[in-house]
Amino acid sequence: MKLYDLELSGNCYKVRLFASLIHLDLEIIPVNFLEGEHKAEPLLTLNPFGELPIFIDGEIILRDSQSILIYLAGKYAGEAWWPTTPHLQAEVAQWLFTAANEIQHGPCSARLVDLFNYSLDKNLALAKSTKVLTIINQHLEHREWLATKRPTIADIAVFPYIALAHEGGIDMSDYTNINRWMNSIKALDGFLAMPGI
Ligand SMILES: N[C@@H](CCC(=O)N[C@@H](CS)C(=O)NCC(=O)O)C(=O)O
Repeated sequence: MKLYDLELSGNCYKVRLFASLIHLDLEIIPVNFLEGEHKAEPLLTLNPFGELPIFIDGEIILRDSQSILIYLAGKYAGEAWWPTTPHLQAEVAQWLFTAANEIQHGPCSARLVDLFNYSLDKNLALAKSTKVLTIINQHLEHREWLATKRPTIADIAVFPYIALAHEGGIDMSDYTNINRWMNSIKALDGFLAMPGI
């Protein structure tokens, strides 16, 4: 299994983190992001969107960190991380889509501006961050994990850009339930860190 990877990318980190948690070996292929290697062949054929991560398992080629988590959980980790019961699966899925939408356009975008000089609207990203972080903090008031009574790929998809939010100038100190939840993730057997986390 190969992962075309950028070490500082939270989306790539999701995949590295989950593989580590389920004790799966990944061949990490670092991509020269600054040189635009992901925007040129052969990577552009693997992902025409010109983005990382890109994941390959034999004949299977996947882009998008959420879809890679679904694949790895379903194929290599069984029921626990990606339940098959329709209701529970939908509970997990709604957080995967939150990671791809509200988190990507909130804390992830704020970090892209501060760390990588992306020309995105920082104030809009901060406003979106406040909204999603407040909702998640309330959601975790009486819950240990986001979707079910145990960690799932919902937690893994949402975690990276919240744990990296400080790099986008976001003060996390008031989000006490989120901080407790992040500590629970960091305490999981097989947890893997990245720069900034
Ligand atoms: N929905 C995708 C988003 C992937 C994404 O935005 N990747 C960034 C790196 S974190 C990227 O490759 N951006 C391309 C660019 O900015 O040129 C996912 O979750 O994997």
